[in-house]
Amino acid sequence: MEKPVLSKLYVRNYSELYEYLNNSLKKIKPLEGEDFKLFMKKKITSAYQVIESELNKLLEALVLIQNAGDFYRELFKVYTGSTVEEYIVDVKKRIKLARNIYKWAIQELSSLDSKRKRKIVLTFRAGIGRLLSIYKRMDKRVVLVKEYLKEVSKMPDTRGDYIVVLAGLPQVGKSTLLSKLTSAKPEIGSYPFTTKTLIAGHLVVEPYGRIVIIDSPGILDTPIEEKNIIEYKAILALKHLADHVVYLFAYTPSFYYTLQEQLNVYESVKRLLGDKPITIVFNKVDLLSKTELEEYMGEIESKTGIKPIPVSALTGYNLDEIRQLLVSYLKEKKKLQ
Ligand SMILES: Nc1nc2c(ncn2[C@@H]2O[C@H](COP(=O)(O)OP(=O)(O)OP(=O)(O)O)[C@@H](O)[C@H]2O)c(=O)[nH]1
Ligand SMILES: [Mg+2]
Repeated sequence: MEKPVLSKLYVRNYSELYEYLNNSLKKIKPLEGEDFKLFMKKKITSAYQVIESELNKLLEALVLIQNAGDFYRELFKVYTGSTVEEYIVDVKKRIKLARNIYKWAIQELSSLDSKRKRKIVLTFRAGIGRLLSIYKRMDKRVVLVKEYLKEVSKMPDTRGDYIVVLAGLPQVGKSTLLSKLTSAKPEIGSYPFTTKTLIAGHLVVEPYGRIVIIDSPGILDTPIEEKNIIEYKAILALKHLADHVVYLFAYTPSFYYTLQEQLNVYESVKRLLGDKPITIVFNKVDLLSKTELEEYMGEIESKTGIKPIPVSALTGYNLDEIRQLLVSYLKEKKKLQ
């Protein structure tokens, strides 16, 4: 998945378009002795061109989103509540409608006597009003597209040869781990949802290529219909970007979340992944006694069937093991290609 060019796109909402249109129309001055009707036709033509070009820009952006891959398409749905296809159909309809209104306005103006200035002005205003209302009626939708594009512009470049997503509940140490495995500098904090979007770091392994490690927001043990947009980014990264997931557990009796909650989220992550490999890491072992560690690791292993790798992202304990494991997966992938 490539970070699409759509991160550079800009679309105007209704009030921005209104202001832009007003400024463009102000610049159109009548020529010496120009027929008033002709002048107003020129103005309405210009207004139509501005609105049509704005609608086309929006359409182009939507088509880019449509072709940007499953991650961006599904993220669009999370932000707007509709598919990008539904938006495309709607904008195409509005482009057609704008053309018809413009044609109507020109015909009306043509049929008027040049001397009936007031009538000409009223017809011009009716035309502009109808053209603008096409845009105004979809303003809520455009605002959502703008929010989506803003979010996309913050997304990291995740192109690489092997994509690893760090997942788990909030506060298990995902960002700390990323900061230790790569040169990325994610925000690390002692409150849940410190990470609100995807953050990428890289491990370059010559001559095999680039491992991209994506730090994701925490996922809670809640039903899918209660997920917020922040959690969705993690879910979509797991679903559409990951070649491999490193699932982190962390636990002390005073931790925010129980082991059972972490096991429940693990199960839902596994379902999202299908056949993709998953590595379980038990983090923050520096906080535990040997007996505690054995007890918790034993419970995880018995419930998941996978032996966790004990680490401390904070002290760096056992991080080499994770690094080497990821490198071996990259090598394996390259061998198979
Ligand atoms: N003792 C100890 N603390 C750790 C370790 N790893 C992370 N922490 C601390 O745990 C807290 C959360 O760490 P983060 O790396 O921000 O956790 P996260 O999983 O990214 O959290 P969210 O972004 O909220 O999902 C921070 O205060 C870290 O310093 C560890 O191995 N040992
Ligand atoms: Mg984080």
